[in-house]
Order: sequence, then C-alpha cells, then structure tokens
Amino acid sequence: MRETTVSRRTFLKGSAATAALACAAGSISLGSWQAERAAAAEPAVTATAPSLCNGCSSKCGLIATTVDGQLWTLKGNEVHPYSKGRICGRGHGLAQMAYSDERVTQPLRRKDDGTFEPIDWDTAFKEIGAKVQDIIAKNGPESLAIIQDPRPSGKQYSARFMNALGSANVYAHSSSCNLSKESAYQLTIGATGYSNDFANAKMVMFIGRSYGDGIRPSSVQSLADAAEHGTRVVIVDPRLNNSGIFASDWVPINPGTDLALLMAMANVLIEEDLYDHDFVEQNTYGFEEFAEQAKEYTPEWAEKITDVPAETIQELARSMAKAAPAASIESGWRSVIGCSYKNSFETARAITAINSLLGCWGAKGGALITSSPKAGAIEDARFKAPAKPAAKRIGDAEYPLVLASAGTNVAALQATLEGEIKGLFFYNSNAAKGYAQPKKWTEALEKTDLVVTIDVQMSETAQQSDYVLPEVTYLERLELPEFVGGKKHYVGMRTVALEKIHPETRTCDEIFNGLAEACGVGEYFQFTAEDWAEAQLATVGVSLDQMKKEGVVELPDPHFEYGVPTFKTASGKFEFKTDKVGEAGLNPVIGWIPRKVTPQSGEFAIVGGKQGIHSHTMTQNIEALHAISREYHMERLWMAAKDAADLGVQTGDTVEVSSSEHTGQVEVRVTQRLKPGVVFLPTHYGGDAPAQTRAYHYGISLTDFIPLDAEPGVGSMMSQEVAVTVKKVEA
Ligand SMILES: Nc1nc2c(c(=O)[nH]1)N[C@H]1C(S)=C(S)[C@@H](COP(=O)(O)OP(=O)(O)OC[C@H]3O[C@@H](n4cnc5c(=O)[nH]c(N)nc54)[C@H](O)[C@@H]3O)O[C@H]1N2
Ligand SMILES: Nc1nc2c(c(=O)[nH]1)N[C@H]1C(S)=C(S)[C@@H](COP(=O)(O)OP(=O)(O)OC[C@H]3O[C@@H](n4cnc5c(=O)[nH]c(N)nc54)[C@H](O)[C@@H]3O)O[C@H]1N2
Ligand code: SF4
Ligand SMILES: [Mo]
Repeated sequence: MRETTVSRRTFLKGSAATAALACAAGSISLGSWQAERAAAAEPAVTATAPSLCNGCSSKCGLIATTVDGQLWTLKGNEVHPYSKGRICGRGHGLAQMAYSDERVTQPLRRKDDGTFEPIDWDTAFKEIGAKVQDIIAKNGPESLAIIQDPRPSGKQYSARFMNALGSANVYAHSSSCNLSKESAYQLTIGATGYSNDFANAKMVMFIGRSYGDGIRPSSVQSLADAAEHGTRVVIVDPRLNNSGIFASDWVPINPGTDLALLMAMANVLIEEDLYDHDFVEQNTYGFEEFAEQAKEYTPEWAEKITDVPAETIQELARSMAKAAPAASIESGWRSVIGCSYKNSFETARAITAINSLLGCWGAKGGALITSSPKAGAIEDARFKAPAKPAAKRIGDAEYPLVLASAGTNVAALQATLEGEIKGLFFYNSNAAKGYAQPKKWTEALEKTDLVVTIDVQMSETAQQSDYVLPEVTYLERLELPEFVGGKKHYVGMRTVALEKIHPETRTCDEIFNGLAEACGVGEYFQFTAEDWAEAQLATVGVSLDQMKKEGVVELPDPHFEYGVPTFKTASGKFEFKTDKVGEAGLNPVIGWIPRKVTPQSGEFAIVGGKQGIHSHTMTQNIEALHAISREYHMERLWMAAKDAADLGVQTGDTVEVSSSEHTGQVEVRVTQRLKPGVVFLPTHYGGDAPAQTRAYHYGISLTDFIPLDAEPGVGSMMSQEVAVTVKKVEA
C-alpha cells in the first residue's frame, strides 16, 4: 500500500467527487463517517491499493482509495482491458458489501431446529474434517464435490482441495451461464470464445446478448464507438433491450427460435451464392453436408417458427454478405446460447457457422480468435499438485460434450438427489438459488451428510448448509494472479485494499489451508496465497511488488495479426460437422432443433435478463443498490401493451405468474418494448434468504419457475424452457 498524507483541502475535494459518484452509480455509503472525517482537524491518511472487482466474471481492475483505513472511492484501473479506467454501477455498489450490516462474521453451525450457532474456526475445521474422512471411508472420495464460481484464488484452491481428497468432482457455475456456448465453440472453432472487431466492423448482429444490460465497461465502450462511426448494429431480441440506443435495427423474435433464423440466413447465403468460397474450401470441414441440410431451412420456413418476416431474414443475410468480411455475429455470453434452451449448444454452433460463411474469422472488422497467457510450470516442490483422481468427474460420461474446465453442476445436483454425492462444498456460489430449480436443491441438500458454504453473507445456499465459513470480502484479501487474453496479454491481481473488518473472517487461502489440514491433506497446502502468487508471477517475469503497486501489468506482446486463425479443433479446420457430436447421439452436422417447451394458447414465453446495477443474486441485498431497485420498481415483470390490454392490466398492477413448478406474485411494467406473447423478468430478485432482510421476498425469481432438466450433450440448466400463465390479482 502506498501511503500519503493529504491536506484537509484536497480531502474535501475528494469528498465532493465521491458524493457525485455515489449518486451516479449508487455507490458506497459510509454514513456519518465521511462528514466526521471532513470536520476533523488533523490531516487524513490516504492510501491506494489495486484490486479486481468481484461483481462478475469480468473481474475488472480497480484502484481503491482509503482514508484513515476506510474505503473512500473505487475507480477503474486504466491498464485493465475490461475496465479501461471505469467500473460499472454494480462494481461501485458491491464495495458496500465490506461494511454491510448483514455479513456473516463468524463460522456458523446449523442446529437441529434449523437455526445457526456461532462456533470457533478450530471446532468448525475439526468437525468438517471428521465428517469428510467419514464420508471417504464409507463412500469413497468420489462422493465429495465442490461447486464454485471461478474466482482468482477460489478456482485453484477448490480444485486442489478436491483433487487432494481424491475427487475429480469440481464444478463451475457454467451450467447456469455460458456452458453450452463455450462447449460448442470449443468444438467448432477450437476456442471457448472470440471477440468482434468493433473498431473496424461495418455490421454486427447481436443474438440476445446485451452490452447495455449485461455490462462490461470495455464492451459498452466498443459498442458506443462502433455506433458512433456508423457500424450497423442489429439486435435480435424479443425485448428492445438497453443496447437499443446503439442499434440500427431491432428484430423481435419468438424466444428460443434464434436457431431457425440463423439456419435460414445460412440457407440464403448458400442458395444465393453469397458465401466466401475460398474460406469455406480451405478452412472448413463438413460443408457439403451442412449445405445439403440447409436447403430445407428457407426464410419462409423460418418465418413460421421465429415470427421474423422472410424478407427481413433475406435482407439481413444479404447485407451481412455485402459487408463481409467486416461483418459478424457477436460472440454472446449467457442469453440464448449459454444455458437457456434445449437448442442453446446448437444455436451457438450455428452462430459460428454464419461467421464462417461470411469468411470473417480473423478478418479486419470480423470475428477474432485471440490467445490467452497463463502461468508456467513452477519448479518449487512445495506447490506440487496432487495426483489426478482415479474416478472421472460425475456427469462427464452422461454429458460427453461438456467443456472440461467447467463440468455440469446440474449433473452434480442430479447425483446428489440420487444419493451418489454425500458431501458438498460451495465457494462464492449461490447454487441453491441460481443454478437450477431451488426446490430440487433443497431436496438434494437435505439428503447429504455434509454441506459447507464459504460466503460473505447468508445466501440461500448458506442458509441450507451445515456449516457456513465466513470469508473476508474481496477488498480485504490478496489473491492469486488472474490472466487476461486478447489482442494484448495482461495479468491482474487483488491486493489488500482494506484491513480486515471483522476479526473472525478469513481469506480464501486460510480457509482452504485449514480445511485441508483437518481433512488430512495439509501437505498440499503448506503455503499462503501470497507465496503461490509470487511463484506464479515469477513464471511470467513479473514481481509481486510490481503487482502490489500496479494491480494490472501488460505481459509481452503476443503480436496479434489479422488473418485466418488456426482452428484448434479435431479436424484442424472450422467444423460444420463434428464427429464427437454424432457420437453423443446428436446430429453431427449443424442443423435445426426445436426448443423443448413451446408456449400454447393462453400461455407466455418467459425470458430473463440482467439489469445494469445488479449482479446475479449477489447484490440483491446491497443497501444502496437495493434502494435504487425499490425507488424505480425495477423488480417488475415486463408485459407487452397488447397483452396487458387483453388481460386488463396496467403498470403497477399485481399479477400472478404460474408454471408447472411455482406460482408467484409481482407487479407489472407495461411496455411497447416487448414482443406480444412474451414476458420479461429481471433476474436479480425473489430472494429467499431471511437473513438478507432487504432482499427477502422482494420480487420473484425465474429459477423458481424452471423444471429441473439438462440440455442433452452438455448438461446446461435450460433456464428458459418453461411456459407460464399470467393473471391479474384483483386489488
Ligand atoms: N448488469 C449485469 N451485467 C452482467 C452480469 C450481471 O449479473 N449483471 N453478469 C455477467 C455475466 S456472468 C453474464 S453471463 C452476462 C450475461 O449477459 P447477456 O448474455 O447479455 O445476458 P442477459 O441479460 O441474460 O440477456 C440479454 C438479452 O437476451 C434477451 N433474450 C432472452 N431470451 C432470448 C431469446 O430466446 N432470443 C433472443 N434473441 N434474445 C433473448 C433478453 O431479453 C435480454 O435483453 O452478463 C455479464 N454482465
Ligand atoms: N436467480 C438468478 N440465478 C442466476 C443468475 C441470475 O442473474 N439470477 N445468473 C446466472 C449467471 S449468468 C451466473 S454467471 C451465475 C453466477 O453464479 P454465482 O456466482 O453463484 O452468483 P450469485 O448468485 O451472485 O452468488 C454468488 C455468491 O457468492 C457470494 N460472495 C460474494 N462475494 C464473495 C466473496 O468474496 N467470497 C465468497 N466466498 N463468497 C462471496 C455472494 O454472497 C453469493 O452468495 O448465476 C446464474 N444464475
Ligand atoms: S463489469 Fe462491473 S461488476 Fe463486473 S467486474 Fe467489471 S466493474 Fe465489476
Ligand atoms: Mo454468467
């Protein structure tokens, strides 16, 4: 930490800036402390320290400034490629978690009556260790699992811990995020993602993904710049989302039918001979079969399924071909292709197929596959990894197309329901509310012998655990380095920006080291996160001191160049056809698959989406962010004006929403920005954890309405495979 003293004058200036920021972004509120501090006679001590935001997977670089040890401001790190000097509103708001009155501040053990009692760490570790060893003795290590949303330290410590115990059951959040997409891209293009060269693009089509709602600061900026210099931006979405201000076209579509639109675009590109012959001949595998199959998928056929006029589909395909290779389909994240439907994996494959027909891979203005850096091998024997567990990860056999680095947590849930998994750990994960049908999670957690959750607050998952282990918040801990790829390469890191606020909370490495010791595998954990970070950084020639000062460091230039990339696929080419997909019992050639549930007359399709100031369930109880939600009634269900008129519903009225799984009541927002027949629900509400008093039962949550099922091949949760009925609740 760099320490400086500031005069009272500069301090006051800082205070005004903070107040402005707090208004703009719903930022940290430190109560009367700021006023007291400003009125104090002695000079304040300010310090800055770099960290990475914990608000979402972007993990943007930030600089935290403290005054007399209290958090004063956060600002984006200029060097970090995702923040580029800015963090988003929820990134500012999340900082309030450190000072929340509803944090977990001591290890907790659940009593028979369901309430919790505080215990000390030694007791917690000892009891958990004994139960883990008992489970291993009775059922083998393969009956243990951990589920985590990958955090810089968390992902490495979780895997090391499970592997040391002899279990391969390490799962990410991905089945409820981007699993279908990343699994699909890995097979078609040999990488889990790509970027769109907005700076040079003439035309970009978005299928669902919205930068204006599912925010990453650098993405919003690149889209704004593209719109500024005249790029045609097409939004395909049943809802006119908040990227609309940058868009030229809104194409409303029936939810879950984007695959038909894409196949019909392929049909037009091939039948009208508008595709890039050179690219297809030299760089692709399976084109003949793809083209043969695509003959059926005419724009007229697709119109019936998507409700997008055939002429619109033709125009889009022709315009994309005209703009090619400076035209591409945006790479997506969660919506549509991540985990939503029975055809999400196939829709993701189809997106890459269109980019191939346009010949835009590696082209200026097209779709770019870039490289990522990583830490090299560490010589020091202290860090030697545990042996690979004998048994394979549960779910990998049933879902053979799943991305190896993610696994499917739906399979873990299914295995727990079937009694195969006896002990479950959660790290920075609210799986029981966010990853699949919550009632099923409750049923599963009741069946296990041991559930341990490592969290900072009493989440829905924590509240159903046997033990809750309180971590310090992200601003209070140093973590392992996080590598970021792209046209340039970077490494970022969290350092200690705030001294520990609650004495009985611990860092990720302290918690896993304690657990490992108690479970008899402490030999793999004889170091701190700082030791491991230093060793990892050394492999890329960066010192810990430099990281502590700068937080984000640019690594040697990978010398990105435009040009057709190497496709690291089974055939070494772009794959219109993947044999492994055929072996999994699906059509090896990219083609049409309908969604599983088609709403019938009197029913609505329900779609979800992010809101700019919230992250998943994590921010629902943050005081300032929650207050903004209430002020603007952000929990409301969107309904098309035509449907509202039919049901006699107006903005502010309460409706009852029902599916096969759940019934809930929520207020309505009537809008022209939605396709009739569809309702839209923001995904950050409907909290069920009583200890989160602000969020508890505010709004409703989409996961409650979804039946437990998994997408064939990959095991994603199919977060939108449901139809609902909506009726007005008479006041
Ligand atoms: N504010 C905020 N930003 C975030 C996050 C967050 O929690 N909050 N989380 C980050 C993470 S982890 C993720 S995964 C990303 C997610 O980012 P996105 O993938 O952009 O996620 P969503 O907001 O769920 O969905 C975007 C749009 O898809 C539309 N949509 C829904 N169903 C369909 C459909 O069937 N067809 C089409 N064409 N469109 C559909 C919705 O109406 C919505 O406008 O956001 C990241 N950024
Ligand atoms: N209902 C609902 N479900 C969702 C989504 C949604 O928007 N709504 N989004 C989906 C998507 S796109 C994704 S990526 C996943 C995300 O999945 P998760 O990462 O599980 O997201 P959250 O629901 O925010 O839960 C994160 C949990 O981590 C805890 N946490 C926060 N900071 C820390 C920390 O520093 N240390 C520890 N140990 N814990 C911490 C939070 O208190 C919270 O309980 O959820 C998916 N499921
Ligand atoms: S996009 Fe926002 S919430 Fe996500 S890491 Fe960046 S600043 Fe944090
Ligand atoms: Mo996500």
